[in-house]
Amino acid sequence: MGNLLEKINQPNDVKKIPEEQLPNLAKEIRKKILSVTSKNGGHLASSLGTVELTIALHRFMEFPKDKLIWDVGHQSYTHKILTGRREQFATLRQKEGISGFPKRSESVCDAFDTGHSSTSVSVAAGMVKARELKGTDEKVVAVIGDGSLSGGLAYEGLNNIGHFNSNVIIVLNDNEMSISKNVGSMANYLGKVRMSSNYIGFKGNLEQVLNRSAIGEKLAKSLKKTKDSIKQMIIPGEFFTELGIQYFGPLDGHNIGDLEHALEVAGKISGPVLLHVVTKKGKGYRFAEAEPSRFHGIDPFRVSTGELVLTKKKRTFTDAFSEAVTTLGEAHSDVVAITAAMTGGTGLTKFSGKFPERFFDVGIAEEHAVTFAGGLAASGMRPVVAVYSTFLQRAYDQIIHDVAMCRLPVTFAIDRAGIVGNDGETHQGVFDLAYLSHIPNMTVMVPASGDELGGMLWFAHEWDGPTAIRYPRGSRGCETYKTCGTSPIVYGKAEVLEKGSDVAILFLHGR
Ligand SMILES: Cc1ncc(C[n+]2csc(CCOP(=O)(O)OP(=O)(O)O)c2C)c(N)n1
Repeated sequence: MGNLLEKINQPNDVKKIPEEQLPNLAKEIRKKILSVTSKNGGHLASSLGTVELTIALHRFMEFPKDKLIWDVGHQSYTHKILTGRREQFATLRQKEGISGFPKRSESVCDAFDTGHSSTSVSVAAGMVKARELKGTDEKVVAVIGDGSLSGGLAYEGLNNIGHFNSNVIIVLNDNEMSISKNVGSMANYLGKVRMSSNYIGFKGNLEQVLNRSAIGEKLAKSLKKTKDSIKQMIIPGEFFTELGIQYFGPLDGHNIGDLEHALEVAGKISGPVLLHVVTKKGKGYRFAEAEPSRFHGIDPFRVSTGELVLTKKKRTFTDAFSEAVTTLGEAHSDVVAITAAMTGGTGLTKFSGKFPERFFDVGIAEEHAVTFAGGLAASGMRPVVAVYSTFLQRAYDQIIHDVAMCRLPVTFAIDRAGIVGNDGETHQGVFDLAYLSHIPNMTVMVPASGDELGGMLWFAHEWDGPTAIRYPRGSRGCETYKTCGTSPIVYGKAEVLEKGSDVAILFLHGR
């Protein structure tokens, strides 16, 4: 133990590691991920959960010929380490360093740039069609988390790919978690599938399939013809089957041998296949296993205790929003709050605890969150949609069509507006002013302090039409924040910050 990773210097080197040593390789990879993220911060828990899955995928696939598409991409650290970036991995999320997400410009082994969720199946659909048109034969595999499966785009992709009948593997990485606990009917359905089966049962069935396929290609072909009998051997996943995608699972996502075999079988079946793989978020690091949400994306921490190196002292705009929206909710029973799977990040934990019946986590579904808010507002409620600037991008049409055109009183509380730092270009909140300020009926506000943020939230509650309050990550401007911020904001009224006689600098918030 201790030097297997040194043997992996370029893509496909992992195939040279003897099978019995793979669990030790997984340990070494985990140690490396832990060591780097504890210094640089990063998406620890998701990446720890996919170590074995990535090793199995890398033994099954050929890089860079084959195409592996990660959804969100925050779980791709092992992929980076196995594709010639072992040394560079120390520079993760640093200036001039490697990205925390897949980047085509960084490696030929990164098939597609990611950062936002639920895109992988659609990308895979595009890649298999391109393969057909070009007449090439590369494998295409998409890995999507159960959280990302709550996004509408994922279903658009499944709907499309299911009727292509092209060979493609979709790995559903089910850890029961989004950033926090995964929510929604699909999460419940996956829970039922997990409950109604056990890995051992599936493993036994898989062995039978493998033993038969090992006899030869002829028998492998007969697998296609005996779809129905295979169906009886595997645990049903009718939802996917009905979409035209053959379902296998659930499977232990930490057993490399089983994963590799399952991939081989899936690779022999004609048409789209979904492999349902169950993993543990944070696997192998006890603090992350115990608190996967806290270790989803984490600042530098001490490995021995799991505690942050720098504990947050200053109040942030998110804190100001958190208090102000809760106070607003106390004062007005028509206030409802909506998040798209970002309860903690957007500061809605307090509101959700106090008003569970007026709080909605809709999953990673920003488009739905906005239209859902439109429906609530049209029926007399005052919805506050708390969302990161970058993720609201995908709801542009819903903002126009389902809120602004109807002049509905929906408040967008837009966090992480502006430059956000280490997550890189996919996460910068630099487009919202451009995509919001030209929308008819929309009032855009930018608070200069936490107090003002609160005032704007109260103003928005009374305003006849949609409003957006955009504020940055961090605390600058929030030091003075003392109360929940009910100080009145007067539409269009200017505030003189500095008197002088030479130059006039005007900053407009609101229109
Ligand atoms: C459109 C969009 N909204 C929100 C996010 C923030 N986000 C990043 S990862 C994540 C949870 C993903 O859950 P899952 O796909 O199950 O992956 P896991 O982290 O559990 O492995 C969320 C909500 C995002 N990346 N993209």
